[in-house]
Amino acid sequence: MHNEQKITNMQTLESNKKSTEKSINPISLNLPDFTTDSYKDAYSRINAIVIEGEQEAHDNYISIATLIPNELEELTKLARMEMKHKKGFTACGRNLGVVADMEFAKKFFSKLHGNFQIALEKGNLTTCLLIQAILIEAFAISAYNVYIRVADPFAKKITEGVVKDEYLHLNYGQEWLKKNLSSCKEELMEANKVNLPLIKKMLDEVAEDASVLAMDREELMEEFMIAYQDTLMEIGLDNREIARMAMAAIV
Ligand code: PL3
Ligand code: FE2
Ligand code: FE2
Repeated sequence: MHNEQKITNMQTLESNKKSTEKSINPISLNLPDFTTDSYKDAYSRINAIVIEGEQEAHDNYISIATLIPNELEELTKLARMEMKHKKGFTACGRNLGVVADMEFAKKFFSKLHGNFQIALEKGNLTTCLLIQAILIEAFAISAYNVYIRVADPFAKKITEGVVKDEYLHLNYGQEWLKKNLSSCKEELMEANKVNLPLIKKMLDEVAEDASVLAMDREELMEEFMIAYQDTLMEIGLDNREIARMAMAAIV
């Protein structure tokens, strides 16, 4: 735990003692102070990243449907969930009195967004699925799982609902790639080599703001690796192939 945070928590404890002896909630003692300027400043970027991420996820599933027309109905369902997520996280920002820095968030996603668009134009479905349904979803799952532990009660409830959906999205990509593994393995490996380092960079970029929200970088990486490796295993890759793919994150 960071020193500032410890101090804040001690202060909270002190003021709780003074104001109401009976209403000290032990769970809240580990939570950051959601009302400080530094919390709100970091939240303005993180919240924007999440809102932009959900919007792009929506757009990406709609785009993917153009490459698998017979899956239009299923993919439209996933896309709709993403819009609901976007609404939920927008409410989280509003609830804290934070204005999301959307310009920052657009830049944050631009490289990955560009790679998705190129793959889409070329009709490289495997690459599109890896970027959206595996890498971005695993990134979202890691972030949301860590955030749930330190979120304000309003955001916690919303994020718990969202993360359940994200597992469905990850599962969608997983099942398609599993079914088509023999024909898509090479493209999967190549797309991973290009795009996993981008995810790692994004994680590094967000780490400082995340730490202000009491989200730990190592924990984020750990959660990401669990979701990512689990999925690759379910797809049907062996240990050596998974290790090779994960190693692309070390650049
Ligand atoms: C897919 O459905 C959505 C993709 C969103 C990607 C989000 C990545 C977020 C990283 C920063 C940590 C966020 C914590 C949550 C704060 C509301
Ligand atoms: Fe989502
Ligand atoms: Fe999703």
